[in-house]
Order: sequence, then C-alpha cells, then structure tokens
Amino acid sequence: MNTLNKLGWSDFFESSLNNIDHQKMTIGRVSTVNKSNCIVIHESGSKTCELAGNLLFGMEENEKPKTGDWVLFLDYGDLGIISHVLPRKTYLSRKKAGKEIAEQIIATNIDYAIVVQCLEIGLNLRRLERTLVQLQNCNIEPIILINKIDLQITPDQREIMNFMENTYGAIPISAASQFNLKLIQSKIHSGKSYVFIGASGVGKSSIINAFHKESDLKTGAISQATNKGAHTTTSRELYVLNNGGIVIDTPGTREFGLTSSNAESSTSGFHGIDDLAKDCKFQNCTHTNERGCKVLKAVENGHISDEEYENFMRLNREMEHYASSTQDRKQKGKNLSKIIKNMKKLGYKSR
Ligand SMILES: Nc1nc2c(ncn2[C@@H]2O[C@H](COP(=O)(O)OP(=O)(O)O)[C@@H](O)[C@H]2O)c(=O)[nH]1
Ligand SMILES: [Mg+2]
Ligand SMILES: [Zn+2]
Repeated sequence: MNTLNKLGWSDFFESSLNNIDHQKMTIGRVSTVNKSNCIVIHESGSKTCELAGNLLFGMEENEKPKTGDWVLFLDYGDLGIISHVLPRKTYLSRKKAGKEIAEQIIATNIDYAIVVQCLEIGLNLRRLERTLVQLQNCNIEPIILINKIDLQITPDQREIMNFMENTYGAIPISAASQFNLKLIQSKIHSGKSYVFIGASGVGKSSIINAFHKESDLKTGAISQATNKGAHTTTSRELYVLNNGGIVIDTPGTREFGLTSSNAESSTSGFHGIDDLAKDCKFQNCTHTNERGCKVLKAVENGHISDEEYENFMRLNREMEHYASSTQDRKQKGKNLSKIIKNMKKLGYKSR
C-alpha cells in the first residue's frame, strides 16, 4: 500500500484526475481546517495550505476544503496553494441552527462513523437513532460504542444498553480500562476513513488516544505541520493510525442532525410515514382509532400495508417503553426515526 492509499486514496479519486492537468501539483488530504488555511497531509509530510484566490472567492462555503477532502496544491515551500478540491465520495453533515436550513459539513470521504455515547453523560436512544438515520442518508456505515463501561451501571442503563446492543450492535467499551479496545481496533481497516462523533465528553479523543498511544492528539504525529503563524482554532483533525486506518476526531456534536430542540419534530430529509403522521388531525394521535388520522387512511387505501402498519405500531410501543426508562421523558414519543429506519429496512418507500 502506498502512502496515498494509506491516507484513503482510491480509484474513485484517481479517476477524478482524468480531466485535470495535475503534473506540477501535489495530491494531499486535508487533516485540519483553520480559519485562514488548512493542513494537508501528502506523500512526504504535511503542509500548511491556502486556497487559491479564485476558489476563495468563487466557492460556496461547503465547497471549500473540509477535513477529509482530497486536494491538489502547488508547493511553494513554506506554503501550498490549493487549486482543486476533488469531488467527494461521501460527506457527513448536520443542520445548522437557525431558521433557514443550512448544512454544515463535518467531514468528508468517510467510510465509517464511530458513534460514541457513554454511561456517565447518559445513553440516549433517540439521539442514537437520529444519528443512524442521518448516517444512512449520507451512505456512511455506523459503528456504535458505549464508552466508560468501567463505571457503575444502573438497572435503567443496563436495560437501554441491552437494547442498543441487541438492536444496533452497540459495543460496550472503556477507554480507561481498555475493555474491548482490541475488538474495536480489529474493525478499523487500513485505507478506510472513520469519523468519531458524539457529544463532548463521551471520550472520543480518549479512545483515539488509546489506539494511538505514542502520539499526543493535540500535536498528532501526522500533523506536525508547519502551523506557524496560524493563530487559529483547530476544528477537527485527521490521524493515520500506526496499524492502518484513518480516524477523524470531531468536537462534540451534541445534537447531531437536528440542532435545536424545537427541530425535534422536523423531519426534513426523512420521508414516508413520519410525514403522514405529522399531518394527522390531532398532534397526539396514536394512529389507532382517531378521526383524521393520516396513517390509518394510508392503511385503508393501501399506501401502507397491514404489515408495515403493525411494525410501525410495534416499534412505536417499543419506543414508548424505552423512552420512559431513560431520562428523556420530556421528549417521549416525538421522534420516529427508528420507526422510519425499520420501515426503510422493510422496503417502505415514500410515495
Ligand atoms: N471512567 C472513564 N472515563 C473516561 C473514559 N474515557 C474517557 N473518559 C474521561 O471522560 C472525559 C472526556 O474525555 P474526552 O476523550 O476528552 O471526550 P471527547 O470530548 O469525546 O473527546 C475525560 O475526563 C476522560 O478522562 C472511560 O472509558 N472511563
Ligand atoms: Mg475530544
Ligand atoms: Zn394518526
């Protein structure tokens, strides 16, 4: 495997070079995005790069280099000038807070997302399910971790943990005691990219650190970049693990996907049964016998099969049950993403 492949280079990116005259340019991957520049890892090290003027002023915010992007740059010694951002294979985004729906790109060219929750801060089934729906929409495979398993586990936590393990294959781990770290490491493959997501404090950096003991995350072996003069805030960082695999650490994304609590009922990006349910006459419709229930209507006229409906109701009850055993009582019953996910599994399509 050559260096570029170790950084995640593949045929997908190779083919995007076809119509670019790139003889004089260096190929690299963005490891860190600063305010006015970014750090790019390439075959022989890393370099502080700035965007060429035409890109700086000509590109939309989301087109500009993000952590994980492949770029071409002209090497001027101390500084590189980025002339191209190669097309992205995947990208992970979330909705920005605010009235208008704006997308914020968290990382690009990701194969897997390592979704971390922990016992201390509290397991949150709903947040997990929202994340899973979002990842599915982004075409990114999830790996779910429950960290800090070294701490005392309450019966409530045990129950929700079991559910997460059985339903979503969540893996209990401890960065502190190293429990199951080897197992996770065996799931991280050379040349593949993994982004860590989860609320601040769940232990993302600690887990990466445990994988990557030799280097301090702040100064990471990979980004010993010439960061001089870049008095800036580092947003995210990309590291290549010694035994292969590329990991991207992110700051906490507490409300991944939906950023404010009143966005809870917004299901933009999701389709189907949740949209129907939103239009039911009564807001607290149980979709069992109410007049003006759009879900029942869809069953009646065959847009939803009996089986789909049964599944929807079963999952609804399950959700209620688990919602009431978490600290999440307030938001109980509002989020249907798990139902949607399972409907998708069953092949349900919005129409
Ligand atoms: N008990 C315990 N504490 C942990 C574990 N992993 C991380 N922590 C602690 O949790 C806090 C947040 O960890 P950090 O890695 O910075 O979380 P991040 O914000 O997700 O990157 C730190 O004080 C860690 O020492 C663990 O497995 N068990
Ligand atoms: Mg961190
Ligand atoms: Zn209804």
